[in-house]
Amino acid sequence: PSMLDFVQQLPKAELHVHLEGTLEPEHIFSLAQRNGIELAYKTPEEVVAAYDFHDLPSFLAIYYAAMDVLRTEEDFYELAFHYFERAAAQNVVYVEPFFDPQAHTSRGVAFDTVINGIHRAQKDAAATLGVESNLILCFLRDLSAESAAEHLEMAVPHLDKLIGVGLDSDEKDNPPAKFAHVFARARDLGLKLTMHCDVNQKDILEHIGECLDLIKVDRIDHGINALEDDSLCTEIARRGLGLTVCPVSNRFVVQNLTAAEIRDMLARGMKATINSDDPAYFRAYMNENFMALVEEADFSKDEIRTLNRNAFEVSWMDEAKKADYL
Ligand code: ES4
Ligand code: ZN
Repeated sequence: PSMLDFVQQLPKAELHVHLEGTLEPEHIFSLAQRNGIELAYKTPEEVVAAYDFHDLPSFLAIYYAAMDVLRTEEDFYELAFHYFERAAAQNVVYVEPFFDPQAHTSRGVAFDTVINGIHRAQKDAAATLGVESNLILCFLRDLSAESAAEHLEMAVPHLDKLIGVGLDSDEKDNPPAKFAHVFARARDLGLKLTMHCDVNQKDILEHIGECLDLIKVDRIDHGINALEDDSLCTEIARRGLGLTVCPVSNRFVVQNLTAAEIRDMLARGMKATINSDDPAYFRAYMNENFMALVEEADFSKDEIRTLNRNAFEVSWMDEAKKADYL
């Protein structure tokens, strides 16, 4: 069988995907029509043609602008359910998706509208598609710590719908320490903690150090630059911390598939995993991320099996269920 068949048939887990980053151009059009919103583009193809990212800010500007079409609970339901359908088609059986509530409340969409729509899609996806999921609330690090704290309190009545909290958006001059209080409160509420340590950001080694020593994260999103510091690598390996690497996203944002770095992580005993990040924007879901590593860096079946097993291992899935996949 071909490598694509091998990748396709593997039951997979995805631990780093922003639901808003799964908003497909066709769906932007149908939502705009339903909600009476005028778009600057005439066709979905024109939308894709305007996807011109070369770094994090140029990506984020397009990502936030497109979200304006998401208004009602049904919109958020469809966003999440369409993603789960694509996941199921690629034999992704378990997902820990992120969502960005502040990107919606800032536009006048209620927190409850967002989380209730997503949660209903999660229940339906588990029942009808066999895709299980646990949701992670992401704070936008370029907004204030006060705003993050307010949104965490909005989430308290919905704690049963959340597994953890994360930190995303523009990392420049927004270190983990800015959110130490918010993350300490999240841990007290019983939530798992993860943070983006995006590739090649300013002060990135300090940010990774703060994640380990101050925030005491349960996982790191990206984390590629840890490889520049042996003591960070040793500590990440010793703690068994997962690193959610996103190869095709890295190719867009830092012009590097990070294939060599993923191999280096495995050689050092670090639990690297493969993920899609924003698959509608980077035009690559899970299979395409694995296949990019196969086609451009000759990744073997053994390497793919290890990366996929790592994802189940470092996931926050129920421990009894985890045993079925390890
Ligand atoms: C993101 Cl690629 C990336 N980096 C930081 N925050 C994000 N949110 C969605 N995609
Ligand atoms: Zn991300």
